[in-house]
Amino acid sequence: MPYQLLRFAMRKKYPEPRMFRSPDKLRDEYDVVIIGGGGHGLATAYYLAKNHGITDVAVLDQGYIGGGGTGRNTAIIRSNYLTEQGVAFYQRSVNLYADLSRELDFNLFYTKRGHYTLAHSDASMRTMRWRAEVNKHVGVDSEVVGPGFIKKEIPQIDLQCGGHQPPIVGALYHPPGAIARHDAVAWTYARGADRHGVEIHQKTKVTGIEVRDHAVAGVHTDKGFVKARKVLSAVAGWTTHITKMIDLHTPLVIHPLQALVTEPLKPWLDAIVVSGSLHVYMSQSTRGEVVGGASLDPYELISMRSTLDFAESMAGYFVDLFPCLSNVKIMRQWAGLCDMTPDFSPIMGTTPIRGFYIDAGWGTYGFKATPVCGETLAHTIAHNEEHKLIRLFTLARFGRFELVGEKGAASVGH
Ligand code: PYC
Repeated sequence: MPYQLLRFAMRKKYPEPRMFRSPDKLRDEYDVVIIGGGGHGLATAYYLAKNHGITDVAVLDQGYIGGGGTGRNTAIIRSNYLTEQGVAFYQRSVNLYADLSRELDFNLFYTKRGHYTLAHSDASMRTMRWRAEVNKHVGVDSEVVGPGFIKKEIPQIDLQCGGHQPPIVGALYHPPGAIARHDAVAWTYARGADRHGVEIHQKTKVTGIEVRDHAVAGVHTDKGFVKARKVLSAVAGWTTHITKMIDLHTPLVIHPLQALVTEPLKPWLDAIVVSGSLHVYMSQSTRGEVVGGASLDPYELISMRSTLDFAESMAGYFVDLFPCLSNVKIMRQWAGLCDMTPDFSPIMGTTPIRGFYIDAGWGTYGFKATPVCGETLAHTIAHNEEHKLIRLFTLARFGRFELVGEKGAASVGH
């Protein structure tokens, strides 16, 4: 590291704030405590302040902001889901994302690319047609296209998949599909919340939750007890650690999901391309890297290790689809945690414990939902009643067997 930079970083008198303040101490009490400084927690803090005037809020993170799922996903934004509720919910997120750089005065590198979900069989074409019809019904731009259209728009693609898979017979084409810089999403919501007076406490671990008479009374942390009558858990893959503290049962199971990037290349791939049969989803970032991932690791585990097995199989899928990548180097790989629900829809809103709210079950859909999560959870916390876009996503739905099946809209193999 250059000496100048090191000297700058170590200087105690460096004038904060930069993106957001780092308060020295937790106060004894807040109106709302948010556990988890990822995109969802920070967006909720921002909209609590902006839309509801609730600024006495602390966001606590055991590590650093955006260090969990927010910084580990492949940054795809889309709303081409399978159920009416899912489509409407994710479309609100797409709309909020499209204007977020302007609203928060920070370049999120949001770029609309068009999203192709490839089909390799008649059965998967049927699902694509179904999704296209539901999307159109809700006013979302999606259509089924044939191999000729795909080849014209993505000339480098091998429609025969190197002969290792059935050929591509069509796709669900979703023009609003986009990508954005994921770290920037966390930073900008942090800055936005901070400017409204929200406190962000990194390296602050929640060790217990105080519940009295079925209502939240506060949280225990490694820096002491904090009183709060409203607490949101927005910790994705760590949710079961938090819910265990209050004996709250959810159907969540946690699986690792790996991803990688190649060395940077000149721009050549405009679209976002997904193939469930080939187990691959990929896009080219604004930095030129090809970003991609495959299936969930097939075992329940809370671990963020990446494996050689993944890099090898992923490289094979990349080359089957795009032979032009055969000499391109993989630069980095990593893993994140996916909190999976049985119906692939999230768990959001109130819980049997008064004042305890949950934001979980994101599985592989968390990043794209960041703005709408913030907006709807802020409403829910402010009014102690679910926002209309998330009414069907409550924890209580599992007890009533009212599932919202979104597995058919997954890009990730399971
Ligand atoms: O749902 O678009 C998606 C996705 C891509 C990678 C993980 N999830």
